[in-house]
Amino acid sequence: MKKTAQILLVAMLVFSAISVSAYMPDENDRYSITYNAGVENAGNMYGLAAIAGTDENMDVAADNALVYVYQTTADAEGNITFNSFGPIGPDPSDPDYVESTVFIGGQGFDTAQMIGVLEAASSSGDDAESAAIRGMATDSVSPSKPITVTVTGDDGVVVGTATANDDGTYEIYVPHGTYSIKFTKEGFCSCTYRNVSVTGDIDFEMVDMTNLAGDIVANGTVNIMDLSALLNDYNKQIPYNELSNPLSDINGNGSVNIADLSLLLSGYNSSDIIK
Ligand SMILES: [Ca+2]
Ligand SMILES: [Ca+2]
Repeated sequence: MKKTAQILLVAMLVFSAISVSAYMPDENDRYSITYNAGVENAGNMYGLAAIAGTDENMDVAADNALVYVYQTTADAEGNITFNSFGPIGPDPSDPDYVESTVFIGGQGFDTAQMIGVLEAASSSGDDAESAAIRGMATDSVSPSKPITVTVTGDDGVVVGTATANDDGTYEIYVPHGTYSIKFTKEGFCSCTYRNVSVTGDIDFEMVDMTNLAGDIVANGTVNIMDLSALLNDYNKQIPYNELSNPLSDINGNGSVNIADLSLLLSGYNSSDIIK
């Protein structure tokens, strides 16, 4: 998430000439935004990212930042409308929190464009319609590499995403509803919990992805293709020999050797898990 935020902030600087609007929440702490991308982009798909926890210098407070992602389709006039989304966390009463910056990306844009700032909600954190999903996601294989948590509604729309902190903890604020919560990590099979009902703050037990390592050729299963890719890089090191697939270094120690092979074989035949 931190990397994503940095990329988006670079995009923001590139497009700093664009006029930026401030968007206020409605009485339910939700936001609506319309942006015109031109009639030539009617029917195209667009994504909105709101980075919560940016400070007054528009820098991302790394400990505090969350990225929310939504998507929609431009209408016949090219209007891209995101209706009644949010609320946006983290808790606006947090002294490190100022507001969220909003970017739109999609067809016709070379990169994401900053289009506005979401003002902090006036009510602070006690919104009866939103709740926190908290927990811990980790693995013992390469704990320093990030695990991403994505929350998706029944309609397939992503309502929240976050990257677990170094200690594995994560926190995502979503409207009340029923969601799928998916844990992903490069080089690993994924783990998805379906039909999770959120009617108040919930704590997830620790999600341990240790036994899902080895999906080097990302297709949701650890099989002969992954083994072949690893053997192709066997005995190579970073940066002395360029790896054909950097994910071959499963444990992230800079070389591809028996330790990585052992990890792959211990997870052999694993697949994406759906619970
Ligand atoms: Ca695979
Ligand atoms: Ca290694």
